[in-house]
Amino acid sequence: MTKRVFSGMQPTGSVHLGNLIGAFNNWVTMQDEYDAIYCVVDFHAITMPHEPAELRVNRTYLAKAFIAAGVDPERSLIYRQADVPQHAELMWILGADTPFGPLTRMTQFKDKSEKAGERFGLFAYPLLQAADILIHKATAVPVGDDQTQHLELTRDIAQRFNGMYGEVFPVPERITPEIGARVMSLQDPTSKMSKSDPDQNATVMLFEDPDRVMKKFKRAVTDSGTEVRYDWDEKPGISNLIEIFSVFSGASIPEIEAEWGESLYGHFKVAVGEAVVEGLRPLREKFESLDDGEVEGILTSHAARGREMAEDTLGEVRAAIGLA
Ligand code: AQP
Repeated sequence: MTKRVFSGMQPTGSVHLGNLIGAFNNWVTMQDEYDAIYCVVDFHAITMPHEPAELRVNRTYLAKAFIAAGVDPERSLIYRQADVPQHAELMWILGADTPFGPLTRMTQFKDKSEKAGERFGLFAYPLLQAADILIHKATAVPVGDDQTQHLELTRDIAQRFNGMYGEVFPVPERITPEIGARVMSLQDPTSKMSKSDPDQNATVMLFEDPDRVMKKFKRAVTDSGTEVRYDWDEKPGISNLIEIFSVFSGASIPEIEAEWGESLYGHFKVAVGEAVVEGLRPLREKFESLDDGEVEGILTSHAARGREMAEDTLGEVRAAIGLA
C-alpha cells in the first residue's frame, strides 16, 4: 500500500503558532517518507459566515503559507479543495450511510453552532473531512489534538464502507506531535490558540512583525508561584510556554526545567519570545519572497493532478456501491 499523507487547513485568515506546531511541522517532515497531499480546504471555510473577497485572498495566502512553512511543491501536491469537486461527491456518498448521532456529538459542531447558529455545513463538516482524506486513500493524517474526534469518525466511516462494500479505503492513522499537539492561548492557557480569538495578544501569527511577537510573549499570562516547572494542572501558562520553547529551541522539557527552573517568569518569557522570533524569521522571509502568480500556477497544475487521483478513487467507489 502506498504510504500517503493528506492534511488540510482552512483559508480563514492568518496562520498561527498552533497551526505550525500542531500541523505544519509534521507536514514538512512527512514529505520525506510519504506521498504527500496538502490542501487549502476552502469548502470547509464557507461553513462559517465569510466575506467572498477575503476568502479569495486567503486561498492564495494560505498556499503561500504552506510553502513558507516548508511544504515543497516539487515533492508534495498542494491544491485548493474547491478546484477538485470530487471531494464533494465522495462526501455525499459517504454521508448516505453515516448515522446522524455521531455528527451531532462533534465538539466543533457544538462550539461553532453557538457562534454561527446551526448550519448544515457545520453539521456535515466531518463528513467532508472524511471524504478529503479517503478520496486520496491517505494512510496518515497529521493534525493537532483538536482534530482527534473528527479523525476517529473518518476511521469509522472507512471501516463501515469497507465492511459494506469491500476493501476500498485504508483506515488512516492520526499523527500528532509529541510536544505541542495543542498550543494554548497566551492570554488564557485553558483555551487553544485560535485564529478567531478576539484577543489580539492571545495568538501569535506566523508572519507578523517580530516586535509584536516579542510583546505578546512578554504579556503572556503566567501562573501563581515563581518556579518554571512543567505542570499542566498547576501551571498551564508556564507549561504552554515550556512546550513552545522546547519546539523552537530543540531542548527537552527536563532540560528547560533544569536550566530555567529558578529564573524569573519575566526572563523566561523573553527567552521564549526570542527563540520564536528567530525560528519564525526564515518562514517570514520565505513568505515575503513568494510570487502570487507563481503560486497560482502551482495550484492550478497540482489541482489537475488532484482531480485525476480523486477520479481514480471515485471510479472504484462508484463501482463498489453500484453506481457504475
Ligand atoms: N492551538 C493549536 N494547537 C495545535 N494545533 C492546532 N491546529 C489549530 N489550532 C491548533 C491545527 O491546525 C490545523 C488547521 O486548522 P484549521 O485552520 O483547519 O482550523 P482550526 O483548527 O479551526 O484553526 P483555528 O485557528 O482554531 O481556527 P478558528 O479560530 O477559525 O476555529 C489542524 O490540523 C489543527 O489541528
